[in-house]
Amino acid sequence: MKLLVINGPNLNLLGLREPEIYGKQDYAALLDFLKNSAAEAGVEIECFQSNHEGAIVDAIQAAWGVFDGIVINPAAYTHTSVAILDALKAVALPAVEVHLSDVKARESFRQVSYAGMACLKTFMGLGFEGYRQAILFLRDEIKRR
Ligand code: CA2
Repeated sequence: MKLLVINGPNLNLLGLREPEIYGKQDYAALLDFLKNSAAEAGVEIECFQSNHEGAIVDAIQAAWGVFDGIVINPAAYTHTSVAILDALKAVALPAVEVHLSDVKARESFRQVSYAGMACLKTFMGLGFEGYRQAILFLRDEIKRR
């Protein structure tokens, strides 16, 4: 089983600022964590990060026929991007949304998630652990189908 993990804008700068919201660990540590989570789950993963909405849409489109599912943290595009929502709907791969922070407890502009409308489940406020839970959930969901 092959899963694509997509991280959106500025997540490559993790650890640099706002550690009280996003944690102290950097993006390299997240990649390491994802690698270990995939090994634990017994799945293959590929990780993709971009600061560009269109590049994320392209990655979602290219996942069709190649990956069995998508784990996505669209970062700020969560709250703005109908294009990412449409791409997820178009490929119709099982997808799970992750947020490091508890977006529900934050500003009003973070209360809408477009991408989340095309996802089976959302893990939020768990830091890196949310990605691990998303990978395990998606693996079980894909096996069940
Ligand atoms: O909690 C999450 O994972 C978010 O997707 C993170 C996004 C934010 O816009 C979403 O509302 C929730 C922001 C990622 C920005 O990452 C930073 C990295 C370094 C320094 C500051 C922010």
